[in-house]
Amino acid sequence: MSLWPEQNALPVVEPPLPVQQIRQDFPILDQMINGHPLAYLDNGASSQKPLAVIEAIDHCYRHDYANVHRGIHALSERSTAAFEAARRKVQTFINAEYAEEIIFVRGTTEAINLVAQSYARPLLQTGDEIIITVMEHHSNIVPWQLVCEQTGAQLKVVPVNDVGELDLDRLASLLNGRSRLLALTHISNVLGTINPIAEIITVAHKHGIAVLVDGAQAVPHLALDMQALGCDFYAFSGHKMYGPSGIGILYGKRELLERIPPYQGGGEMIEAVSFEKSTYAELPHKFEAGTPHIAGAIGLSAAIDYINGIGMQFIAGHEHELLGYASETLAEIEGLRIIGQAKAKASIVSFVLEGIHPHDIATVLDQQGIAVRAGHHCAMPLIKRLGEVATTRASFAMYNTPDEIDRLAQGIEKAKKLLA
Ligand code: C6P
Repeated sequence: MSLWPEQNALPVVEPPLPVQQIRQDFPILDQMINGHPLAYLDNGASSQKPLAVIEAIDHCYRHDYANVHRGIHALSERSTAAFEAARRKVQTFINAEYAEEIIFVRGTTEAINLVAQSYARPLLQTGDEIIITVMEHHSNIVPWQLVCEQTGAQLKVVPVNDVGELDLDRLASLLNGRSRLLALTHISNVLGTINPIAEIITVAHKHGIAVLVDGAQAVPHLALDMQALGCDFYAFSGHKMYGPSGIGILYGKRELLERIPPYQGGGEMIEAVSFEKSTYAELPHKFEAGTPHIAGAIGLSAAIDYINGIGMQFIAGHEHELLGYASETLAEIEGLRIIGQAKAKASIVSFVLEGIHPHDIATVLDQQGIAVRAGHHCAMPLIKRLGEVATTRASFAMYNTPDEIDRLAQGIEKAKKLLA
């Protein structure tokens, strides 16, 4: 019998979202592309920004902008207050215990590199093991390869089955006395699979192994609770959750962050500097060398307010309906195969069409105003495991509609006629 409970991560469907009203909050959606209304279905790559976020950034630069934590003047005090309020907003959003556990970084990629270099590198010795999974984005593969090269540690990889779910029994059997860290994605950016990370973290912790979760694709779709999850590190990007690009978060348990050395050296991360020896600032500043992305943090805070104003459970319910509708509608297209059929899925649908390259499909869709992504989605080992060279991917957000999915299906039929 499996060690693992039946996956049941699908959200409860709530009353419908006022999608047309929501769309009005996103000015970019109201435009023609190649003579057609834009259908933006590339939210897995980056989501669009509501006016509230655009205005928060505009307000920051017009009225409150100065460097943070440095000046004694009024503008710097206002800027610092807004920046630190943004940190507390993120803390509440993911239910972290302390604001000091929220580190502002550039995005998921930087957060993972920070953990690889500051947590893993000093710990690792020849023969130690880092465990990742086949379904990782390159951001959660390459930093571990680098640190393995630097230390003589080895990478162990958890396989996936043909529907795109992790082999959880294999994962459990990979955990052993040499394992130092398990790093895995919460939601696959290619397959949409929602991994049962709460159960996985519990099992890893029974073996005394720390867990890093790549939450890049989860944070716009699921309510998060760091204290309930108990994960050691959680990484995500602002730009996929309706916030600005160039800002992201590393959540880390306070006792771990306190223990590990800084990632980068520079201004603001120090307590005192001399040529003999420098000492480091307290958390979170120890990990925030240099001038941070101040307006980005403020924009991210506005994005969180926007999401909270709508309610994550309503967003998740709407996206779940879109996923169901898209899966049914696309499955009816002859020659189309959906890649990724996990029981627990977020609103991401990857597919291939017999005899047509995914890039060509995306190009024909673009001619009809429909934005999707095609390629390996920065997950080359996964694409190879699935026996593909690339997929076309539609990924949905709170502002997408069933009508856009109908247009996607019509666009694919058109691509078939033109390209087959
Ligand atoms: N995936 C996609 O189209 P950054 O670039 O640091 O904000 O996020 C990297 C990243 C890490 N993990 C996962 C699971 C991701 O999906 C991404 C970004 C985008 O799928 C761009 S490649």
